[in-house]
Amino acid sequence: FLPSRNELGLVAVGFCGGQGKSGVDAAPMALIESGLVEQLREELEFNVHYDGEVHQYADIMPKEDPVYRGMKNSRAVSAVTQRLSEQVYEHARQGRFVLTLGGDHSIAIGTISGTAKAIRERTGREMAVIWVDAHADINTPETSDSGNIHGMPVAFLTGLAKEDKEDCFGWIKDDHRVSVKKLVYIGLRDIDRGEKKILREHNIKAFSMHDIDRYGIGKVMDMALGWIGSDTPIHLSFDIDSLDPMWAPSTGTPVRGGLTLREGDFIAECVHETGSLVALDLVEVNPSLESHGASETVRAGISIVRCGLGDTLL
Ligand code: B3U
Ligand code: MN
Ligand code: MN
Repeated sequence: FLPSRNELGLVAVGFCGGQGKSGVDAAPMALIESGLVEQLREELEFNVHYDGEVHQYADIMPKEDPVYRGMKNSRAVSAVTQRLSEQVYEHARQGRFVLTLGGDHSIAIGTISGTAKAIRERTGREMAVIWVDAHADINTPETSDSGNIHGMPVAFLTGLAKEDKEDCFGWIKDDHRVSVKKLVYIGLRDIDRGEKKILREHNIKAFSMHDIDRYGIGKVMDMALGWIGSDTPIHLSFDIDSLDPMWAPSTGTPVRGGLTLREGDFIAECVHETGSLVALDLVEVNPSLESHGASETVRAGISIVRCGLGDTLL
């Protein structure tokens, strides 16, 4: 199931409709302007398949998008993630590693559904997801207080939230979904009451900051990867707000008491070392917030990506 060595599909997604703050749509350009693509090509020696665009998907934006089941911008998020799912699927189907630069975390509905489907078709295997985040992003439309869909992607991807309407995530079918049994969280520290209930009821594996303090990041990664088991394809979805605001201040919902940059890099390195990583998302970098820290946040994001792609210290 492994992606062909050094073939990488890059998708840049300038989308912010999963939450209320503008600016997160500018992250892919900031990351690319900081030299990410050259680094992937020249230093990490990837053959990068990139269409040269930061996708805004203006052509598929609905004219009207009223709140539905409490969700804000549901048609826009549904349309964008459906399109993105096809783009990611196409890269993964051709055996490429898929790197997606967001955008807010709602875009993971597109990325993970795309890789899950391609990996299933190519190998017959079920993919695992490692979700690195301060938040669990597993609200259903009913448990969400904010109505922001970037707090719901995991619910839609696991089938905990479903909707029949084609233009409101009804396009998500079984072959796009992942099992709650193959989901692991790292870095959690800000979880809604309804989310806690979901995590408990479904016995979802989660390593909070408390666990990282108790066991250390090394042991936590052993346990996280042990839960998934070897020989399982892994999609790593990395929310930059998992890092402490000291390292990544420019993000929509910073939460203190987070990972150090080195711990974030270590997580990405460990997942790379398994040899089973098939895709990586980097989301929620917002260069327009705390703008004095924007370049630091972008640098942190680049560091995470490089580590996930096998950049070694020695
Ligand atoms: N759980 C809250 C807050 C939140 C989720 N993801 C982020 N913030 N970045 C919600 O809105 O669902
Ligand atoms: Mn998130
Ligand atoms: Mn988050």
